[in-house]
Order: sequence, then structure tokens, then C-alpha cells
Amino acid sequence: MTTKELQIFAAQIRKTALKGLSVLGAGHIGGSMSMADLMAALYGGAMRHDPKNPAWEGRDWLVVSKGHCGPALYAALALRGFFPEEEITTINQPGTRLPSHCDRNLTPGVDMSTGSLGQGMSTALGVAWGHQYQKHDSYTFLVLGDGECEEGQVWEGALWAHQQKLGRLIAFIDRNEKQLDGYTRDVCDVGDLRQKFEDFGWDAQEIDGHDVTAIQDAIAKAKQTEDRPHMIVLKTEKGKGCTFAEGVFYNHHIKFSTEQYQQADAALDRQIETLQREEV
Ligand SMILES: Cc1ncc(C[n+]2csc(CCOP(=O)(O)OP(=O)(O)O)c2C)c(N)n1
Repeated sequence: MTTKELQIFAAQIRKTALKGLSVLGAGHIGGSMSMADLMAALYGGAMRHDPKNPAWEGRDWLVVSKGHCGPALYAALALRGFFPEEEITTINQPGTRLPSHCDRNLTPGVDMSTGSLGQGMSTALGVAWGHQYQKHDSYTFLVLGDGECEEGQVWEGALWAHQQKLGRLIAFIDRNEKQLDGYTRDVCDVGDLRQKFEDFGWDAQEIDGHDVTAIQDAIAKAKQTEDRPHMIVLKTEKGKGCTFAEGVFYNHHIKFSTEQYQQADAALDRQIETLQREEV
């Protein structure tokens, strides 16, 4: 995909996630919006996948450890054709295949069940180690939250991934500076996460997490180093691109009205139209 196509894909991911959550009028809006551009970069080219064969052996794996942000992942999967787009409106309702938190036994394309923060680090390491042991060339992608990095399990994993030289593990931190109940710096300051992972022996970068091209370039750069795990810290904004959540202090899990949804949806339509009109 071109940069413009990726930007449009990211807006569509936001639109689709909001559409799904609008049925109940509530959900994890903030963290789903902040990682939408990452989902676009991954499913728009950086990650090997086959919507018609989600269990394809040659695929790259994705572990969304901040599993409460399933809606952003489901939106990308629906738009790529892993399941019918209309199914997005069943999010978190009885009998759905799209529960609030990611479940690999329910959703086509979800590689790992997540939701208990910190655990996705360990499961992703297991997947990456398994691929390395079996000499598969698949990459394992992992998405952590910055609040999640307060979990000790993350740092235990950071040590072990370096020890095992997991060069095909590419992790991201959605550094939106907020967690459930406020700013990470006020609750338990995680500091300079790029520097910390570098100190743990990882190849580490920090980039604008809303720049789809920068994300793809950072992934390409990471792939050039084969003997160390990779961390890409994404500087993001919680609620990004959603009119009723962006710039709002508490936007972790929020209720919203049909009118708020319609305004947010219309703003994303305008963004898409502007992108389509632009020359480059
Ligand atoms: C082990 C564990 N403790 C607490 C929670 C409850 N919880 C869900 S989301 C969240 C905040 C996560 O913040 P962050 O990782 O920064 O995610 P984001 O802001 O990107 O949504 C918490 C504490 C949980 N899911 N797992």
C-alpha cells in the first residue's frame, strides 16, 4: 500500500472499530484509537498473513498483549477479509466471536488470547522462541501498552528475549502516556522506555506512532539486525482520531451517545475524502 492508502486504511480501522462499539455505546476507545495506525501498517503490508487461511504456517504472528484493545485489531481483520465486515457490530455481545478482550479460540486471525496485562510478553516470547527453534522464518509482532510496562513480567521477558537472541521478535509499545486511571508518570513512572529496552540489550527505536510510513520503515530497519529482539516505542495519543475521545483526559473506557458516534464517523469520512483528493 502507498502512504496515502495506509492513512486511509487507518481511518477505516478507526471508523470500523467505532461502528462496532457504537452498538453498545461503550468500550476501550482510547487505547484502540492510539494503535489504529500500527494496525494499518501491519495489515497494510508489514505482516505476512492470509485472510483466507488464518492458520497458515508461513504467517507472521501478532500478539496484542494490551488485549482490551481488541476492537482495533478486529477492525483491521474485518477490513482485510478474515470475517464479514458486518460482524463488527456484534463486539462484546452474547454469542459474539469478537469479545471485549482478544480470544484466539473465537476470532479468525487472532493468534493469541490476551487481556491479563504482562502475559502477552511471555506468550509472544514462547511463539518467537518456537519459530527460532524450528528454524521458521516467521516474525512475531507484539503490542504492549505503556501502563502494561509497569508489570514485572514485561522485564523478566525483556531479559530472556535478549538471552535467547530472539531476532525475529518485533515488539511495540503504544506510548500514549496514559493507563486506566491517569498518566503513567503519576501512577508508576516507566521513564524512557526506548533507553530501558536498549539497556536490556534490545535493538530499540522511538518513532511517531501515528506515522504509518515511519512505522513500516522502523520495521524494515529492525529486520536488518538479526541477533537481538527489537523494540519500537510508538509515541501516540490516547483517543487519536476520535472526536469525542481525543484530548479528553479520561478516555480509557468510555460511554458515548449515537450523536457522538455519528460526529466521529463523519469526521473520519471527511479525513478520508481529503486524503483521496490530495495529489500525493
Ligand atoms: C494484570 C492486569 N491488571 C490490571 C488490568 C486492568 N486493566 C485493563 S487496561 C488497564 C490499563 C492499561 O494501560 P496501558 O497498558 O497503557 O493501555 P492503553 O492506555 O494503551 O489502553 C488496566 C490496568 C488487566 N487487564 N490486567
